[in-house]
Amino acid sequence: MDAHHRSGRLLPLRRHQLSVAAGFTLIEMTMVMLILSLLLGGVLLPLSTQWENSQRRETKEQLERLHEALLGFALVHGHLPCPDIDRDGREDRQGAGCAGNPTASLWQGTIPWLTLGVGEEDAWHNRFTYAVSKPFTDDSKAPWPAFTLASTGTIQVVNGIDHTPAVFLSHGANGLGALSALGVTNPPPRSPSEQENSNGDARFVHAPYHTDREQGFDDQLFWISPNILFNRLLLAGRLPPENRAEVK
Ligand SMILES: [Ca+2]
Ligand SMILES: [Ca+2]
Ligand SMILES: [Ca+2]
Repeated sequence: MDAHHRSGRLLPLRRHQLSVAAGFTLIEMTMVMLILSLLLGGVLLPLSTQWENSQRRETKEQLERLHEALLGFALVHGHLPCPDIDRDGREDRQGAGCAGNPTASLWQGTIPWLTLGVGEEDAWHNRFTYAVSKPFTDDSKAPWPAFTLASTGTIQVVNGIDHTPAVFLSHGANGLGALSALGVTNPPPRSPSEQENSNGDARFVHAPYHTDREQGFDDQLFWISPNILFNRLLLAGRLPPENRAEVK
C-alpha cells in the first residue's frame, strides 16, 4: 500500500477527529467562559464593594477631621469660616460677612481647605460642599463671637437637625452635584434627595446609603451642632461677657 493510498484512508478520519476536537473545544471554551464569568462576578463584585466601603470610610474620617477643624477655627476666631467660592482653597470674606449672595440666608461654596489646613478632596477627588448660616460667620467682634447663645442657624437637615449653624458634605462615589478638584462642576444628581444637597438653598437631606442609579443616595453629610459649638466655646471661655450670664 503506497503512501498516497494510506493518506486517502486516513484523511476523512482526521477531519472527523478534528471536527470532534473542535466541537469539544467550543463546548469547553463556553464552559470555561461561563465558569470564569461566574468566578469573576463572584470575586470582583465583593472587591468593588469593599473598595467603595474603604473609600467611604476614608471620606468619613476626613469629614470627622473637618468637623474638628471647623470647631477649632471657631474657638480661635470666634466665628466659623466663610466658604471658598473662587476655588483657591481660602475662605472668601467680605466685610464682616462672606462673599456671595447677600440676600440668601446662608453662605454656600466649598470647604476652605487651605484656611482650615485640611485635606482638599474626598476619596473620589471632589471638593467638600460647605454651607454656613450667616450669623455664625460674623467677625465684627473677633476673636469673640458676634453671635449669642440665642442665635439660631438657618440651615435645615432633613432626617438630621433644624437650625444648624453649618453643614458640609461629600457628594459620594457618584460625585453628582460636586465641584471636582479640577474645578469642574459635575452634572446634577438624579435623585431628589441628592438634588437637595446641591441646589444652593438652606435645605439639605441626610438619608441612608443606597446605590440605585436613579434614586440612590451616597452623599456623606455632617453638620455643626449648635450645642457642641456653644459648649466648646464655653469650655474655652470664648463667649463674650454679655452671654456668660445666660450660662447656668
Ligand atoms: Ca477663596
Ligand atoms: Ca452623591
Ligand atoms: Ca437644598
